[in-house]
Amino acid sequence: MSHRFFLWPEQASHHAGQVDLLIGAFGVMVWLLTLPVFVLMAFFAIRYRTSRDVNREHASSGNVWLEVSWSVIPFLLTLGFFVWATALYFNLRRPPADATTINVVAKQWMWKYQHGEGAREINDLHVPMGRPVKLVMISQDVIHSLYVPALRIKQDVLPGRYTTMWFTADKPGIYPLRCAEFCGTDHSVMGGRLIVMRQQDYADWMARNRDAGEDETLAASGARLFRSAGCSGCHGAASAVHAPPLEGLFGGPVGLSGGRTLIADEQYLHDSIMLPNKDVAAGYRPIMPTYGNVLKPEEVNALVAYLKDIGGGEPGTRQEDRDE
Ligand code: HEC
Ligand SMILES: [Cu+2]
Repeated sequence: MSHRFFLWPEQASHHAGQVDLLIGAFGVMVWLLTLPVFVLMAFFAIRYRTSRDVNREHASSGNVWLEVSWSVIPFLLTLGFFVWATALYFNLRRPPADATTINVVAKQWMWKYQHGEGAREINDLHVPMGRPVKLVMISQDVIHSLYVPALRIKQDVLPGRYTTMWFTADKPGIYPLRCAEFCGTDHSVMGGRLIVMRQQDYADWMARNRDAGEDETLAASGARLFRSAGCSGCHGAASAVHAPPLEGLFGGPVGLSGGRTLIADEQYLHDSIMLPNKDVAAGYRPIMPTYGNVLKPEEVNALVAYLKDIGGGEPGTRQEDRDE
């Protein structure tokens, strides 16, 4: 199937098949709605052209049923596609609770990855087969876009804001991965490979990368940074500064000064570190220094991984949110 038609990239996930089915069916519908119109137009233009001696009496001046049906049928068809596509889109937006998180940092002109289990890599991304993977992505400079054709997923990667996308690859192999947003001189070479490995091979690969000295999980390097960057000086239990405790923060509601409440997700943790004056926790003075020019995106990711580790579980993936 995959190599027969070169415009149709290989399918490396169940989801890829679903996207192809949607696009294929949509294409068929568009043909079914368009083709008769043009065929009849050509037919009538030829049959009733001025020089033709044909019977022009009893020209129809209207047919209610015909007009109603050619309005209602396409409407219902497109509505059906709307529901179908939206369901697929929502599914793509909501990673399962047990998804493995991999952080992605884009910069001119490379992709950097941080696995929760500790390994780091550039451009080539190794993932386990059959396990849901959630990518949490941010850019260090301009807008990029991560595109994996074999998975039929693409998502813009923005400076200062996390975007996510998730997938479960179900076929081992090596697939191209590209930047799909023009981002400067070397945009065309900003890419790498998605390497889908059987779970045992992935575990071995992870162990080899640990042997290479990266034996620390991302959360553990975050915990180290939490002390070395001075966070614990204010947020530690023994601190004399009036600063909020961060245990259990992630995933739950936070009250802000001014009375607003929001959910402490990854973006909130990121902004609390990079732009502490944007949302100030209720009952505290805005004395936290800005780390915007101090910490690299990878370091913020590590801190966020640590704060998630000591937090209360992913927002939006709790059981009550997913019952439907
Ligand atoms: C000078 C003391 C100080 C330092 C150093 C400090 N913070 Fe804070 N932090 C605060 C205070 C005070 C608040 C509450 C006011 C606010 O939201 O800005 C806060 C708020 C936060 C919040 C939001 C908490 C909530 O309940 O909403 C997070 C997350 C956070 N800090 C993380 C960090 C991290 C990570 C570091 C180290 C990179 C750090 N802080 C360094 C004092 C500090
Ligand atoms: Cu790019």
